Amino acid sequence: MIKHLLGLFTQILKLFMTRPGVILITTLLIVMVMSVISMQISKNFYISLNREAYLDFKNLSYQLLISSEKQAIRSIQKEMQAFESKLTLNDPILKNKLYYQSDLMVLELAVSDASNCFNLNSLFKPSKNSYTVRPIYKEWLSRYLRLKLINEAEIDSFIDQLIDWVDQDNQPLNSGAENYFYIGPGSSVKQFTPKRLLVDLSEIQNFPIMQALNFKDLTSHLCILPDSNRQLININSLVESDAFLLASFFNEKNLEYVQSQILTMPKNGYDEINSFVDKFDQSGDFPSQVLSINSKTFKLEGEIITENFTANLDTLVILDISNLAVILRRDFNF
Ligand SMILES: [Ca+2]
Repeated sequence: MIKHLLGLFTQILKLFMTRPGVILITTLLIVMVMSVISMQISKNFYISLNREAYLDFKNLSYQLLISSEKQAIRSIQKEMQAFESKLTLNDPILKNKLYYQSDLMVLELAVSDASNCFNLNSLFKPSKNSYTVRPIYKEWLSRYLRLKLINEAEIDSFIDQLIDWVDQDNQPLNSGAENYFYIGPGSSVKQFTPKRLLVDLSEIQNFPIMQALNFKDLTSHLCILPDSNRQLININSLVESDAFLLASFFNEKNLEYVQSQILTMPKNGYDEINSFVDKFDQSGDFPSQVLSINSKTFKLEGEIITENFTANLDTLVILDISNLAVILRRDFNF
């Protein structure tokens, strides 16, 4: 483009310089052409400068995200060791944000307790090369779905389809769906059932029953710990909206009662679970080992904001019995 403009300019110049009284017009033309050229140059320069700045930001922020994640996990481990007995929402690790800094940027990181949801993988127990269904967790899930006002036929379909998605055999359960349903003409999945624990909650969208159910409402208290069947409820970090989860756990139909028990929790949390369990009718069959006064799973959410760019970190981490950390999921976004 610049070459073309210069050619045009030379031709005009030749034409006009041979005639008198056109110096002013010629000068104006020169100024015009020069400004077009300079605009073009600065536009290209600006784009390449911006691209370089973005790449620099991406590299630097990635380093900061990685190192901050590591430091935050170390802080959690330290805190959990120090306060092994209980973890309440007033604990500094949950209450205060963490800040990590490099030369050019600051990362703000929030840690939350990721315990209080029903892990759909908790339904399954690995056995030999397969999975068996844990009836006590299946019952809990049924109670949860019933509280969500889902009818019995739909509950059977949801649970059977979940089991078929994970189990190793190719035989569909009564209301289930196996391989040939998913590769059939009516399905967009086009693959066999994965035959493993779930890695993401969105996987359940593939189940045929989900066409009749509302994903957002159904999953408000559900979660997936990728490849893990661990399940805890930290009674010291419950909030009012967890009443649903707790009510389904205890088979308590009076949601307001459950809410009031959460709201009247001792200020410094419970030191043991029995005084909490005693508040509920214990005729139901619930997995009491699920209740805990601290937590093992944590969500880390970090954000770097600069004038021009942002970067985010979203990590799910679980501590094992030796307090060692395993990262279950990690998302970095730039
Ligand atoms: Ca099956």
